[in-house]
Amino acid sequence: MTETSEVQTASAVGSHIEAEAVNINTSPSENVPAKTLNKFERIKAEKDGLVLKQELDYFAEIGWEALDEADRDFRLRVLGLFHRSVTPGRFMLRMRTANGILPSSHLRVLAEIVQRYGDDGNADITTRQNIQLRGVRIEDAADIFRRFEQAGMTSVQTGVDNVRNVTGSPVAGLEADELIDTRGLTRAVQDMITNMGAGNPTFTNLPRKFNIAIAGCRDNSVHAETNDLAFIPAYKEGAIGFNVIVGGMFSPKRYVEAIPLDAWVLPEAVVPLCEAVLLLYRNHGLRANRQKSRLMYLVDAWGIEKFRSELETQLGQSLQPAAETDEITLDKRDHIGVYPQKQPGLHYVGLLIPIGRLYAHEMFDLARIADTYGSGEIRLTVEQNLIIPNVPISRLQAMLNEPLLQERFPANPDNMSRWLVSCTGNQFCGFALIETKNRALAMIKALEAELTVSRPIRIHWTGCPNSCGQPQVADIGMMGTKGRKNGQVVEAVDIWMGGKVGKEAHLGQRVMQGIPCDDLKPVLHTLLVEQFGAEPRQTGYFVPPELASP
Ligand code: SRM
Ligand code: SF4
Repeated sequence: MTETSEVQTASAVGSHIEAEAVNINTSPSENVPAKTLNKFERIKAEKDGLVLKQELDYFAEIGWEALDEADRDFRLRVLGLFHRSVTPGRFMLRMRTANGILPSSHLRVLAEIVQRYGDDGNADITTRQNIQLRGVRIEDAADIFRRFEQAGMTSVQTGVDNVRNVTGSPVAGLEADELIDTRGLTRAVQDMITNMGAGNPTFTNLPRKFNIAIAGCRDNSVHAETNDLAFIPAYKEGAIGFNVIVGGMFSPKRYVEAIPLDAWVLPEAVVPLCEAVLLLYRNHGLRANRQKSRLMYLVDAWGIEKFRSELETQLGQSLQPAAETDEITLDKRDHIGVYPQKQPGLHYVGLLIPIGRLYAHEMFDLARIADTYGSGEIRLTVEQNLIIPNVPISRLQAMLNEPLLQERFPANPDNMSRWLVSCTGNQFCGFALIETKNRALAMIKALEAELTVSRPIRIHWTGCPNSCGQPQVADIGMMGTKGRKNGQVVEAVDIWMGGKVGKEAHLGQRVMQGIPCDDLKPVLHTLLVEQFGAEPRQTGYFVPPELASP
C-alpha cells in the first residue's frame, strides 16, 4: 500500500461550506456524540436533499438569491445541482453515467440544455467517466429534470455525501480479451443506489462521499485502487469473479490506495456486496470530523479483519477469501485511436477531448457522428476523453475525415497532449487555488511546440489538494497551491511524480513544492527531457550546410 499525507492549507478549504463544523444537539447517527456533530450532519438530519425535487417550482419563483443557504450549497447537490459561488446564480449539473455510457439522444438532451445558456453554457467530461453541465439556472431545474425523466436520464445523488458515478471499463463488451463485461454491473449498482434513478433515501446520508469502480479488463482502466470500494477481475477455481479492495481515497489530509478485503465474489454478488458495504458505512462510518469520515477511517478504526467480519454479518453470509492473483496484467491504455472490436468488422474510435471541455455545437456534432458512423452510442473515459464504438470498416475513413475530428477532437493526437487531464480549477470551482484547464492546455501546446516524446506522458492538473484531477496517478502531476515570487503571493503548483497506473498501480510522490505557474514551463521542459527522453522538435526542413545562406 502506498500512502501519502499532507495537511491542507487553510486557504484551500477554510472558507467553504464543506469545511465548516459546528456543535449542535441533534444526531442522526448513533455513533457520534451529539455535541461533536458537524454542520452537515445537522443539514442532512433536518431534511433529505431528495425532498427538494418537489420544491423546484417554488425555487424558480423565488430565485437563487432567496434560497436557504443549506438548500443552495448542500441539499441541491443531492439532486446533482451545484451552485457555483464563482459564477453566482449559475449551477453546475452533474449527471450519472454508469460505466460512462450514453446514447446520442442523451448527449443531444444535454447539448440542448447548455445551448440555452449561450456563452455561459458548456459541459465537461469528468475524471469519473461522467459529464457535467455548466451555466444552469435554478429557474430551469424543474423543466430539466422533467426532460431527464422522459429521456431516462438522471443526475440524482451525485454530490455531497452520496455515491459518485460508478465507473467501469470504457471498452466493456467491445474488447476480445476482456474478462468481465462491466456494463450491466455498473448499471445495476447505480440502479440499486438511486432506486432506478428516482432517488433513494437509504443512501443519501452517508458519512461522506463514496466511490465505486468495477474493472473488467486487464489494464485497470478505472484506477480501481483510488476508490473506496473496487472490484478487480480474478479467477478462482476456474471461475472469473472479482477480488475486492476497500478504502482508497484522495483527501487533502490523506492520499491512500485501497487495501485488499481478502474477499472474492462472483459478478452476481457485486450488487449485494456494494449494498452491504454502503449500509455498513452508513450505519457505522465516522461522522464527527468530515476530514476523517471516508470509508478508510472506519477500516482503520476496526481493522480490516473486523471490517470483513462485520460485512459478513451485514451480508448474512460468509465471504470467500481473495484469489491469490488478479488478472490486471497490462499497463493502462488511453483508448485513443482506432481499435478492432471483438465483433468482426467493427472498430471503436477514441477521441482526445482536450481537458474534457465540450460546447453545445460540438455535442450535437458528436451525437450526429455517433449516429452516422457508429451505433449511436458514446462512451466516456476517466481521462476525460470520448469513445465512439461500433464503427464498420467501410465508414471508418469517412468518420476520421470529419472536420470535428480533424480540427478539434483528434483520434491521433501528439503523444505530449494525448494524456492531459485537468480538474475544473478556478474558472468554476470555489476551492481552486489556481486556474487549471486553460493553463494546462496552453502549457501543453507550448511544450509540444518545443519537444517530442516517443510515448504518451500522463500529465494531470488539479487546482487544490482535493485532487479531483488525480495528480497522484500521473507521470507528472500538478497540484495548485500558492507560492511566492518577488515578494508577491502567486499561483503556483506542487509537482507530483511517479504515479503508476494499470498493472502494479501505485501513487506518486510530491517531488517539488510551490513552483510559481509563471516559472513552470522550463521546469517541465527539463523534467520531460531528463526523465522522459523528450527531444527538441525539429522545425522546418533540414537544410544541408553547403546550401545554407551564402
Ligand atoms: Fe472532486 C469536491 C469536481 C472527481 C475529490 N470536486 C469537488 C467539487 C464538488 C467542489 C466544489 O464544490 O466546487 C468540485 C466541483 C467543481 C466543478 O464545478 O466542476 C469537484 N471532482 C470534480 C470533477 C468534476 C473534476 C473533473 O474536472 O473531472 C470530478 C467529478 C467526478 C464525477 O463525475 O463525480 C471530481 N473529486 C474527484 C476525484 C477523482 C476520482 O473520483 O477518481 C477525487 C479524488 C478521489 C476521491 O474522492 O477519493 C475528488 N472532490 C474531491 C474532494 C476531496 C474529498 C475528500 O474526501 O476530502 C472534494 C471536497 C469534498 O468532498 O469536501 C471534491
Ligand atoms: Fe475544485 Fe479542482 Fe480542487 Fe476539485 S481539485 S475541488 S475541481 S480546484
